[in-house]
Formats: sequence, C-alpha cells, structure tokens
Amino acid sequence: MRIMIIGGGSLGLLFAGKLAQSGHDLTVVTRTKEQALELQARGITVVEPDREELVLTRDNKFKFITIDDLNAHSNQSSPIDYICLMVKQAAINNELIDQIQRQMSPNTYVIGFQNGIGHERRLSELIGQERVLLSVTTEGAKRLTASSVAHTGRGITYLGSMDPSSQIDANPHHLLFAQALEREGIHTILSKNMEVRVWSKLVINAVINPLTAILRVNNGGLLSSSWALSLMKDLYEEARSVAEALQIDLPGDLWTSILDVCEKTSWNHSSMLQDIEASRQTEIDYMNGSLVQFAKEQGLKLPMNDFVYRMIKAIEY
Ligand code: KPL
Repeated sequence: MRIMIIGGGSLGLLFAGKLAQSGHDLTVVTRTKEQALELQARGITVVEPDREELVLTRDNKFKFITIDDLNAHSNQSSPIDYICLMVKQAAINNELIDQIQRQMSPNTYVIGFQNGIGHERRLSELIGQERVLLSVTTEGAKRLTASSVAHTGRGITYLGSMDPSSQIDANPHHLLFAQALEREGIHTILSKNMEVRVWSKLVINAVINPLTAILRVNNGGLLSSSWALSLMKDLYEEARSVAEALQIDLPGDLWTSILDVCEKTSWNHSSMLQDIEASRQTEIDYMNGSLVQFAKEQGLKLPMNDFVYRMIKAIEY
C-alpha cells in the first residue's frame, strides 16, 4: 500500500510513526522544510508510556516533503492508496484540495481526520463523496519535537463514509488499511455509522472546548463547579436539539460520555484552550459555529452556543 500523511502535528506524527513500522510505503507532507529535513535525518520517534519506538526512515520507502513540493511529487510517483489529511479544518482550502486531487488516481481515498464538521461537505463537493472517508479518533498524542511524539492515551479510531449505504467493511483495501493500523497498536474500527460518530464527537467538543478556553481551566476543571456544569448542560441540550432536527440519532448516554471525557482527560488542556494560549486560530467555526449555522437552517436558535462562539471570536488572536 502507498500511504500519504498530510500534516506533521501530533496526530500526523503518531500515525506516521505507526504506519512507518507497518512496512507500507509512506510519504509525510509537512508545512515546513525544517521539519521534513529533520524527519529524514532523525527518523520518527514515538514515545510510548513503557518504551521508545524509533523508526529510521533513510529508506526509499519513506519520503518527507513539504506542501509546496506536492505538485512536483505528483508527477514522479506511482498511485497512492490513502491520503490521510491530518491538518486543521482551516487549512483545508481550495488550493490544498487542488494539490490533493493531483495526487489522486481513480482508486485513491482521502481520509479527513478533522475535529468538528464542515470538512466532509467541502471535500465531497470537490473530490466526490465516493472517494472521501472520515475518521474520528480518540488516540491521545502530544508532539514533542519536529520528529518525535508522545502517545499519551490509547483510544479508538473509527473509519467510514458519511454515506450510510457504503459497504466500508466489505472493501478489502479498507480492511487492509485498518489491519495495518491495528497491528501497530492503533485500535481501528470500520464504521457504518459515521454520521453519529462525527456528531457525537462534535457535541463533546462543542461542550468542553469553548468553556475550557473561556474559563481557562483544564478539562477536569469543568467538573469542579456547578456553574460550569450548568453551562455545559445548556450547550449540550441545544446541540442535541439540532441533531434531533436533523434526525441524527445521538447516543442516549452522550451526556455521561462528556463527563467521562472530562474525568479521563482531567489534566489535559483542550485543543481550544491550547490554541488560545498559543494565540492561534481556534476551531470554533467548525464546532459551535457550525452548530449555530445548522440550527439556523432548521429554523432553530442556539443562544448559548452563539454566545460562546462570539466569546471565543472575541478572545482569539
Ligand atoms: O478532543 C478534545 C480536544 O481537546 O479537542 C477533548 C475531547 C476535549 C479532549 O481534550
């Protein structure tokens, strides 16, 4: 199999480190030349809680290029089976989609690993829904350096299409790809229920992320105040009402799962809090912003989600 990973952040490095060990051909596409050179020179290190896995990558099965090198790369090599898109939603612009299209053969699949919602629509419109897969993963990863990443928590990676009629688990290529990840310790499930998975993760993020960023607390901090809990509950009820209007059947115990995530990741700073702390653009547009948008289309109002959306907009940058 030939696999391309676009994005050298924590998740991109974790999956690159694991897939590099699986024996398949791998191209990693980074934003900066410095990172591509460092990966080439040092290999990829994945720090597991009990050991360090160093994958030396000076083999011609591995390539490290930058986004700017992508166009030249497409003319040189044989077809890619999977392109794992591991950049934030805001980075998925028409230019990137155009570059991705040039890498594709009729059999290539593009897998979107983004938080939130909106990317599937954009990718499907330009690439075609039948070539687009989505992934929802709860693997924990923290980038340590340009070439090393800590695997901070084991989770589950769901992979599937938003089209419920697609026979994801009957496709031998997808089975092979899932097996490659599974063998390297990334528990992977081919799911026929991706809409519910994507929406469940969206609701979890829409409840936890903006509040942690506004209140400047870690995920566990939300549980220690009844005021914070009541804000979470309001965001949750509103998000659920949009899903209901769209006939998306969210799990009945999703509220308990949200509390569970806060408890299990108690010391983590949510990705949105990290973005605010680092003065980076947040993913609020694709989380609460999208919920408000979907609600509008359904004739609904989400005052709490709209409020946190505007609060984050006011404090980001
Ligand atoms: O996915 C997350 C994020 O930070 O974006 C949660 C689930 C909130 C864990 O930190």
